[in-house]
Amino acid sequence: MCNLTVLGHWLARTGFPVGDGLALLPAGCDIFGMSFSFRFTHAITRRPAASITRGLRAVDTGNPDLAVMQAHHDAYIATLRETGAKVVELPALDAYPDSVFVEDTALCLPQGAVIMRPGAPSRLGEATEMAPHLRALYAQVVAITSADSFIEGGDILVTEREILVGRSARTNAAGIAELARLVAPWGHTVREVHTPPGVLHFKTDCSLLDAETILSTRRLSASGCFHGYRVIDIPEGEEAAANTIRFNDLVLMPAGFPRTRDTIATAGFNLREIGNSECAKLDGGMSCLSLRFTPT
Ligand code: CIR
Repeated sequence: MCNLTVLGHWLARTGFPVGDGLALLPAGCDIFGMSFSFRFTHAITRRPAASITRGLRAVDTGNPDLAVMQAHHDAYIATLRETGAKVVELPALDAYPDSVFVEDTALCLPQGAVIMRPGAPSRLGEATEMAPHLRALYAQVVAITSADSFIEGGDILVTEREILVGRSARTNAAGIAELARLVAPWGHTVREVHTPPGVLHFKTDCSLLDAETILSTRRLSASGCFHGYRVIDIPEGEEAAANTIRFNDLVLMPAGFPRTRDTIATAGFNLREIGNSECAKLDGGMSCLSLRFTPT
């Protein structure tokens, strides 16, 4: 566990308002260079399966091309490795067309992992498939188990001070409440927010760029859910670029959004553009393709 996390938990246990305390730090402050919300040692990915052509999508814009998706996936993994990540590449799971989108199966925190309960019935089994891989790396792995609870990782944004969870068609209030109960002993606070109507996941529309900075569509930030953070707006018309990931010193973003690229670069972040045309046909982006964490 990183020094910052230890410090945060010690402060939390003594009753110090940790969230407010961290908010006093300058924007982008990464004390000890060890922020747990964007500095990680590991990632887990899963190869896209041939069944990807049966993947879920809100609007049918044609089937993804497996070879092109694989090439993009290879570039994504190579870039994660460039940041210093140890990447665990899991084999394709043909029984689960959407299984390349591993983010939805778990939430990884410094203290342990939480196995999700996806709201898409065809994806429930993906979480079960992920559990043993996390148990191999983490001392503590717990799970969302209530039959009433639904929650997918794409609806969860972990910042340095809190865990924001967007209610959506895939994540319900029971799932959010169960997650809050599971992570409270680890010193984490969950805040329920809302995913804009018609948007698949909360993080479809936003990403964490550093400890205090969030990249967001205006339709999401207009709800006021990022009050107290520094918000960088996605340029009008490039909403599909909002789902990026910050992994160590790099921001990985989908290729083809020049105004967003320039906005992020001007704000001082090092970035890499990764092809995402095929995942986008299934409403997937940068965050969906990995679990990012530092195991205990
Ligand atoms: C789905 O609808 O579940 C997949 N086709 C896309 C999942 C994207 N996951 C994510 O944003 N975390």
